Amino acid sequence: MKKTLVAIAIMGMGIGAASAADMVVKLGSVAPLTGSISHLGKDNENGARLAVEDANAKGIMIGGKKVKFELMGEDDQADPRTGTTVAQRLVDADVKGIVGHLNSGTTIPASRIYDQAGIPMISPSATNPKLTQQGYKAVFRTIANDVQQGSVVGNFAAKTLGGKKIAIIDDRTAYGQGLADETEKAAKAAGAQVVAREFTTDKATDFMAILTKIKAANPDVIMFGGMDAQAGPMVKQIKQLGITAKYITGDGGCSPEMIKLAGDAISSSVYCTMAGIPLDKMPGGKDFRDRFKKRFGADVQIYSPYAYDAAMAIIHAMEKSGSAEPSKYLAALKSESFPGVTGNIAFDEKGDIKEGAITVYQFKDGAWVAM
Ligand code: ABU
Repeated sequence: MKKTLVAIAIMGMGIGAASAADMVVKLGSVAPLTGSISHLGKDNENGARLAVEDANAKGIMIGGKKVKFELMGEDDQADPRTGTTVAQRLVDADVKGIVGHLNSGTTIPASRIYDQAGIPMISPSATNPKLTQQGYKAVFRTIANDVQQGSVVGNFAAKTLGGKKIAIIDDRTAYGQGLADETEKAAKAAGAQVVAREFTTDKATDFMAILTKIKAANPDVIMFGGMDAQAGPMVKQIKQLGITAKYITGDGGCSPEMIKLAGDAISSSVYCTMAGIPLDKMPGGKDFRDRFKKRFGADVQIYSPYAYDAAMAIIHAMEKSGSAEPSKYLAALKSESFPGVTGNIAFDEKGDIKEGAITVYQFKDGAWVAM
């Protein structure tokens, strides 16, 4: 008698769960959630989470079944080896799509694992051009790449900032070094001379030795390829050494955190670029900023709107194809075209975002201001 009652109770619970959602679809989000750029990693994960929550609130139907999306957030620590370990963990957990990784240095090696498993991945932030040059069929990004960005940085440094002598520093990551290389090419093509080329790491906080060498080369502009965790302290040390050169960094340093880290050493001589358009000018930017703040109690750092669009691109493709199976929804993802938060989301044949844009910002009155 007792056994029968328990069985009925369990059956009842099962029916209730089925009416709420007929199918659970797991998506993965991967970014550094610990370490010096965990603020950016959390920003990415929250962007993807907001998309999943919006889709669940809307009640998405896939192939006639009501779907509940679940986001599995993983921490790759911005480390390439850890990146491949967590990529395999997500594949083993049977996720149906990936938003990530954040860093080019983790995204590129992890993309091989997703490719072998046939799982589409969309990075909201990895800008190294190699990511989409590997010939993988299911690798995408919702942000412009560093061929575009390096060209803008190099030209801006040489022409707009009047840099005849440019010093370049990078953090030896796939992103930092790649962007620095593209910047060097563009600056030289624009007639500038590269008077110093130095490097550091993505863990360093002391740049005095390389900045002292750079000071001796007397550059007009210093360009740094790397993340805000280094760019901020570097600006402080540039001021401490009395260097008066203008300073420009790429999207990895174009954050509110960079301003905080640089403290009162930051001035209107400091610039950054973003591989997209300003949040206020994005079609869904203002609404996204307000909803993000309300939901997470935090301001958008850099890439969360791109992570939102990446997750939505996967969800739309599943809806359109009527399947959450990667082999079935991939074709719909490739031919995607929908109005995202950041702009129209459509990919070229390699998986790069079409219509990618670069914006230059200057530090003014306590914030980054688009030029
Ligand atoms: N795009 C800058 C930060 C991420 C990366 O490409 O490594």
